[in-house]
Parts: sequence; structure tokens; C-alpha cells
Amino acid sequence: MESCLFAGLDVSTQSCKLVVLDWTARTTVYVDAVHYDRDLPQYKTRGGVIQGLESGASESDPLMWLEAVDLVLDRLKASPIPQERIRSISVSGQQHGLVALTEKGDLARPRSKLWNDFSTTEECRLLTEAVGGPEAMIREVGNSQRTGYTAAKIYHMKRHEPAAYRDAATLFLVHNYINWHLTGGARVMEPGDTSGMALWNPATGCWSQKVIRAIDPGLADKLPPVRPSDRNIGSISPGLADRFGLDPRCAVGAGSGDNMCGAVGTGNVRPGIVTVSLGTSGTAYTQMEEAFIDPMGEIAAFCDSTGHHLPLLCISNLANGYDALLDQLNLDHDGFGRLLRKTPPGNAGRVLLPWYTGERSPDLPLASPLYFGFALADFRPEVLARAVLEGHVLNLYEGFRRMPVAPDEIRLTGGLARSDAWCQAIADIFATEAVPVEGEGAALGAALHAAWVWMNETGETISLEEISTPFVIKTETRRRRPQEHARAVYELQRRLFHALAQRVQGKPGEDPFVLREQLARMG
Ligand code: XUL
Repeated sequence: MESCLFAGLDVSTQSCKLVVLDWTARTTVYVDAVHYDRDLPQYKTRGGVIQGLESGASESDPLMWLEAVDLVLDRLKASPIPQERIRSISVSGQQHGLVALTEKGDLARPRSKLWNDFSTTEECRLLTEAVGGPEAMIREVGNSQRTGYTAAKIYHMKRHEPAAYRDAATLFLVHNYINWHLTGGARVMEPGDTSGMALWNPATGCWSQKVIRAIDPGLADKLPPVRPSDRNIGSISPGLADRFGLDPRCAVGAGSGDNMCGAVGTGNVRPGIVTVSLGTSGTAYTQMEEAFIDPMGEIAAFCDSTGHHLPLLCISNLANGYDALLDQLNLDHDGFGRLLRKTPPGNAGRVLLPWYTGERSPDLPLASPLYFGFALADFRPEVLARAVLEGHVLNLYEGFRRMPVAPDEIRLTGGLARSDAWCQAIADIFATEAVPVEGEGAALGAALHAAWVWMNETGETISLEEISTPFVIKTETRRRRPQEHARAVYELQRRLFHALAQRVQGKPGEDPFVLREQLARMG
């Protein structure tokens, strides 16, 4: 039987990944990635981000993403995969990044402010004030205004770069821009990624007129229509079909944000399942039928890419501290694991709040890291190694406590899920079994989503769960359980982290010095 292929692209912060799956053989047949720093050195990025910008800014050149997509498709064409049999392709993209296009399709602003840009605190404050305060904002868009989200980025452009704002005919997000490129012109959005703009209400499915008016009444004309996620938005443009040897009938699915696609790629397509993504950012999410609105706005009220909801926690510091440590000590994952064994769980009361460059959750754009309990004898690599790992995972757990779900296991995805030390730390600190899911979660999810939409549109009614089951494989040999002997230590360490986070923010809580003392005695 002739194979029936589907493709998923994930345009993330550091790379552009491509996964091709063969539905007929029920297997993934191709995986490739273009790393911006290494493969596109002309953009001079570090971790995919332009260097030397003003403090707090995190930006990339959208043309770099298009070049990465073209390169990865070029390499596919040169591979033995019969790319002309790809029926449909879907795109996953890093969330929240703003792309501004002119009527003609040029970039109105040559750079895109990314999800981890912290330069829009003033705009967040002004918008929140204009709508009537934090609670009113959460009622309005389901979310608080955070620097990571897109509304404040639009307002920043309007305030500081009025000419670019005026020239922008369309304001949309990273994956929408790639869709525009693939289709040769479609300017449409879908609920998953749109809900991350803090400009569109995930519960009502409408743009917020109040936030639009606060930015600029004319903004409404620059926002594309929001179409359902479970539809194709067009087909590949004739030019690209010809260039990459694709079938001109190859459909382009609506795609979504990387977390929405990561949910699909880890089989998180019904309520009760939790995925933790350990990538450049750290996220935790679960599917729900109804919108979950956190009165504090810490848990984001996002939509998923299947017509449901995806409450999500995001911390913006995750790989950065760990990568910097590996770099400085010249270590790989295994070397890090060996170093870790020289210190006890709980690090004898030393705790790191790893807020290296601001932090999304808690909402502290100006945050810097805090090393607590480090004594004179503690300037040692092994002590730092444990502090970095436990600090990142505790920070993720601190936000996760507000998630409306109590899972039996946590599914892990993202680059750091390849490290056993990380899997064990998640199991211990979350006090829940943790199991990595094979493959490239978001890109695989995009490919599965493409297959689901295409089959449903061509008359074959099939559930996403049915489609994903053969492809979503848990790596059982790497499943980690909470270590019994360390349970009490981690319980105390979680309390210590919480107490410190509260105190730094001027909120009430336990005395961190007392907790540290108790923990040191246990260690
Ligand atoms: C989620 C978020 C990040 C990016 C990373 O809200 O900002 O997870 O999507 O690509």
C-alpha cells in the first residue's frame, strides 16, 4: 500500500524541527532539526536570540525562522523520504512572539519580541490600569497582563515605534507567520495560540474590545480572523510545492502554539493527564473541557488545539541556569548526574531561586536569582549543581501547586527530559511518578494534528486519541518514582522554597531560616 505521510514543524526558540510520520506504517519515519545558532550563523543569535539588545529585550528575526523552515524542507527533499506523499503539514510555534506584517507581506518591524521578553512592564501596567485593575483584566481576557504575552508587545510597538505600528497591516504570532509563508498568504489565527495574547478571551472566544481600545481602536483592523484549530487553512503555495517537491494538494493545517502541540505529542488529549515540558521554558499543562480562570493569573487560561482548554503554568527560567552550569564545568548530562551524587537530596538546606533573567511565574520581570543558605564551605561545583537542578524544579513546582489537577504520573517532554537527573528530580519534588515520552513532543504533536484534521476533512471520522496512540511512546525504562528515603526532605524543601518566594515578594509565610535549619539537620 502506498504510504500516507504527515509532517509537523516546530519553530521553537532555539531550533526548527521537522517530524514526518507514516500513517500507513504507524511510525515516525523522519526527524530533523535546524539549529539557528549553528546552522544559520549569519543571524548571530545565541540560543536563537539576537544579542546586544537593551536590558530585558529578547528578540529574533522572523526571516531566520522562514530560512530555517526552507532549509529543513530542502534537507527533506534531499532525503530518501517520498516527500510528495505528504498529505498535510502543520506548524507548532513558540507562543506569544509578535510578528508585524505590512499589506505587501514585508516585516513592519524587523524583529519579533519573544515570549521571554521582559521590556514591556510599563505597557502591562498601563493596560491593566485602563481596564480597571488586575481582577478586571482577568475577567476581560482570562489572564493577567504579563510581559510574556502579546498585547503589551503590541502596545509597546504603538508607543515606541509608531511608524512601524502604522505600517503593520497584520499582527499575529510565530506559527501564524510560518503558516502565511507555507500557504503563500493566509492571514488567519486559531484559538490555542491566540489565547496567549491576553487580548482575546478564551472563555468567550472574542477579542477584548476594552484592551483593544486601550491600545488603539484601529488595532481591530490589524487582527486576523480566529478560525477553529481543527481545520485546514489552505494548501502549500505552488512556489513552495515546486521548490520542495511537495504535492501541490498538500494541505496546511491550522497548527498551534508549541505547548498545545506538545499536549498532542504527549497524548495529553483528554482530561486528567499532565505534561511537563523541560525546554528553554518550563511548562506544565493539562486538558480541560471548560476554561480554568486562575484569580491570580499565575496559571494561564489558554485554549488547546482541539476545541478544549489548556490551563498552563510557564516559568521562563529553565534550561538557562542548567546550560550555563554545564558550560562552565564542561559537563554533559551524565557528568552532571555523577556530580549530583556527591550531595544529599535537599542540598542540606541550600536553596536557589533561579530567577536569572526576570521570571514569568511568579510575575517578576525584574527578578534576579537568590542563593540562600550557602556557607563558606559551599563554593563547590557539586553544591551548585544540586542547587541549580533542585532550584529549577522547585520553581516549576511552586507554580504547579495552583494547577487544577492531581495526576498519577507526569509525562515529560523537551530536551532536558533526556536527563535522568531531571526525571528523578521531577518525581521527587512533585512527589509523583515521572516518565519521558519519546520523540520531539511539539513537532510530533503538529504532525499528529495535521493527520487528524486531514482525515476528518476527507471524511474519515477518527479521534485524535486513536491517531496518537501508536506514536506516543512512554519510555518505561526511564520512568522514575519518588525516592522513599527522600520524601520528608523534599517536603521540607518545598516549604522552604515557598517561604523564601513569599518573603522576597513581601508576602506572609513561614520563617525560611527556621526551615533551613531543620533541613540542614536532616541532610
Ligand atoms: C508559554 C511560553 C513558552 C513558549 C516557549 O506560555 O511562553 O512555553 O511557548 O516556546
